[in-house]
Order: sequence, then C-alpha cells, then structure tokens
Amino acid sequence: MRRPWIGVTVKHIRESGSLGRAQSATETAYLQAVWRAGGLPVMLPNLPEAAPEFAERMDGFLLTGGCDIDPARYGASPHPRTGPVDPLRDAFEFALVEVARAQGKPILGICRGLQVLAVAFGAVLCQHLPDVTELTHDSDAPPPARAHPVRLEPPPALRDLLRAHGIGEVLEVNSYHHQGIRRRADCPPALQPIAEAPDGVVEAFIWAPDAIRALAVQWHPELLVEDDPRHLWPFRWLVEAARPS
Ligand SMILES: [Mn+2]
Repeated sequence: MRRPWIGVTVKHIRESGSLGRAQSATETAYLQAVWRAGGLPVMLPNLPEAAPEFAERMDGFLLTGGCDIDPARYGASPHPRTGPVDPLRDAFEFALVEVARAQGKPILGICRGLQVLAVAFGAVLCQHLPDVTELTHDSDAPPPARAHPVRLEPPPALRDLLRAHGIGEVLEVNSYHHQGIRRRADCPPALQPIAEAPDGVVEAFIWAPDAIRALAVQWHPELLVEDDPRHLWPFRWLVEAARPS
C-alpha cells in the first residue's frame, strides 16, 4: 500500500553565514513522526500561489509550529508581546487551509497550526496567555518535559484510535505557546473543542463537517513520541484520514 503524501509546512530561518538570506526549514521531529505514522512527509515551501496545486497533489497536510500569526488576520492590533510575524508564511498557510478544506483533504494543526486553523474559521486569539492565566503555557523546560494535563472529550470517531493508543481522559502534555484560544466560548461554532487545560484554555479541537477533516492540538506531540509512543496518535489520525479510499 502506498504511503499517503503528507505536505508539511515550513518556517523561514536566517542562518548566520548565509548573508541573512531566508532558508525554508522545519523541525526533523515532525517529519519523523509523519514517517513513523505511515505517511510520506513532503516539505512545502511558502508559495501562496502554489497552494492549489499542493492541495491537489498531497493526500493530507501538517501545519507545524512557529511564529505568531499577524493579528490583523483576526482584526486585532498587536499586543506588545506579539510577533515577529511572517506574512509570507501566513499567506501560504491560510491559502492552503482554504483549498485543502475545499478538496476535503485532512489537516493536522500543531501549536501555531492549531491557531492558523482556528483563525481560518473565524477565531480571535488571546495574544498573550500569561496576562490571563497563572498556568504555565509558555514553558521553557526542554523536551520531553510535560507542562500541564489536558482533559480529553473525544468524539465517537476518535475513541477507538485513542483506546488503541492507551489514552484515557487525561493526558500530560508539553506546552510551548504564549497565544491560544482562551476558552471554549472563543472557539468558532464550526470547531468542536476536544481537549482543555485546567484553566479552560482550548488545547485541541476537530472540524468535522461529516467525517473529521481537521484535528488540531496546542501541544507538541512530535517532541513526546520518542519518550512515549502513545503521542503518535494525532499523526496516525492524519495518515489514516489521508489514505486514498
Ligand atoms: Mn498549553
């Protein structure tokens, strides 16, 4: 059986010694997790005009972590702690979500990827969670540290998958974000929250117009997989949903 092609989004980095020219890169852990879950990871450059062709040729998408989204995308002015932003990456990823949605291709969003999906569906993000909660979401503990638990409320369509991975109602996760969806009521109506931190921050949601077409998590499962293979479950969801039927 051929592995589904999973398009993985990338960030821009400026490596010293390259005269400040931007390079396209993503963390290897994402690519390895996609492979380990049975997918063929393919890195996608931030070319907004190419989004329709990627949507057609890939079987599914992984929106990776990274910088803050330009708050203009959700009609807000920047908080002093927001930024720097990457307008080209924003343009590409928002275009990609639109065309992937239209084509019914499954999307997994991680960290910034959750936020991109939420904003694409109309959410307004909390731009700096430390202003509004005592819980540490912007942890500086290196992987595989856990920062806080999440309480899962999976829909029936995810229950078998979670059971197969030995995951119950509570999952200890890492947390490397300072923005997010403050509470359930801030989730756009099209999105169903499926995990919440003890302070009410939305830590995961699905978009399921019929079957689940998007899954998003605010934590970084790719950094936990090696320590605890149960964390592969979001990648397994993506690869199975991406399998050409
Ligand atoms: Mn968190």
